[in-house]
Amino acid sequence: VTRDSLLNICMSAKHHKEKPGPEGQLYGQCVLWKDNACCTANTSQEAHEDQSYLYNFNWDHCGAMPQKCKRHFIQDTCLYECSPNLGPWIDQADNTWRKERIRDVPLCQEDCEQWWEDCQDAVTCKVNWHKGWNWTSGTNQCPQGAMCQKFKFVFPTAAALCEQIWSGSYRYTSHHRGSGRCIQMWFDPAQENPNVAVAQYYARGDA
Ligand code: FOL
Repeated sequence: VTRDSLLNICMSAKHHKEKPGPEGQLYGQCVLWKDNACCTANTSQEAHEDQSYLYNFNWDHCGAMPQKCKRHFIQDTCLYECSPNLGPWIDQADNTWRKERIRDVPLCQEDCEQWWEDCQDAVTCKVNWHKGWNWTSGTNQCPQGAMCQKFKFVFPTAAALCEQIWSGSYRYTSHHRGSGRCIQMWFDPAQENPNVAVAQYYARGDA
């Protein structure tokens, strides 16, 4: 049996629409979701800004994040804000700023590995980017005693990055892009959204 209530939905969070639907004007890297999205055009544009109003989050908290790394964080934001195919992994959240979160979304191995590889020159002071920042300036700064270090020291493996940075939003998998068993952060815009079938697979009661 497929639990249809897990399909084609938006989580109840800070910027998500109540229901997915077409968005004519999604911006930049978020354009992949224009046929059916949980984000508005405005959210998709903000996803590309440094320190956007979405969370006032500063990627450059230990110095400028290289562009080849930043594009993965932008793509993560697009997936998180826009995807209507994360229903099987929606869970209750214990945050003030959202009711629901995603947990253990099975990310395709290549998407996680490429993210980690492209961020080897980036620097951060924290493993978990959801909690424990100093917000007194209005944006996140490294807390007392947290040292800025290259990603490879903070996240020794690709799995550590994908699983720990957003408190377990993702699960690292050995499933490959195109297998229908893992969620892709990136896909060919000329293709149908491959994550539709992945959500259907995991929404099966016996999956
Ligand atoms: N991407 C993915 N894949 N999953 C996510 O859950 C996710 N979340 C964000 C962005 N991309 C994501 C949102 N990021 C705070 C910090 C980061 C953030 C949202 C909010 C923040 O205000 N942190 C406070 C604690 C607030 C609380 O939990 O009540 C802090 O202590 O730093």
